[in-house]
Amino acid sequence: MLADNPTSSGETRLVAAARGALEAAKNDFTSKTTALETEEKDLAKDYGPDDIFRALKGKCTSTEVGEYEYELCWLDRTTQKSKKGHGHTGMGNFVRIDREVSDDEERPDGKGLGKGQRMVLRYENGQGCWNGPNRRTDVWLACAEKDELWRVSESEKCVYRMEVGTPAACEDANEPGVKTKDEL
Ligand code: MAN
Repeated sequence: MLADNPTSSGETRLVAAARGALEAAKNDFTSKTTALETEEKDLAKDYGPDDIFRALKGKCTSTEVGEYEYELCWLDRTTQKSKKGHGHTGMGNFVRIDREVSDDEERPDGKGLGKGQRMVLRYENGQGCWNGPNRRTDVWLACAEKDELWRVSESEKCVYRMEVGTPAACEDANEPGVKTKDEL
């Protein structure tokens, strides 16, 4: 029989190996628990009617307005990026999907909200506004053939409004991109 000689720390090699295996299992447990929590949070998140926004997860769309580039990352965050290299400003993190009635005039190019009930994605708790509240963004959606950030405005200081076209807002939620009959 082989002798199980003590290591320099006084522990036998078999005990040291068992301790190593325990540590590895603990680390594995921790990372799996974290992964489980991430999945649970994701399942609890509102991805809209028929989960239409799941396909847009991880995608972003942007546009340039004046000295800034504005970016919308679907169900994630909105950002204001200085073109002069003054860094990025968080304009809010996604919290929920609401519905509101839009009363905008139709635009000849179709790139507008028009009239009727629209989905509004709320992004809140962005970077603090000097002497004011945290920045937030209301992202208004209208049906369009492709994802496009049409325009961005600052309706009041540090409260932003994005108007966005996306197939995800077309009425036939089961087949994004397919317009309903009365829209054709
Ligand atoms: C920056 C930008 C503006 C905002 C002001 C508020 O300049 O984020 O959009 O109105 O800060 O101080």
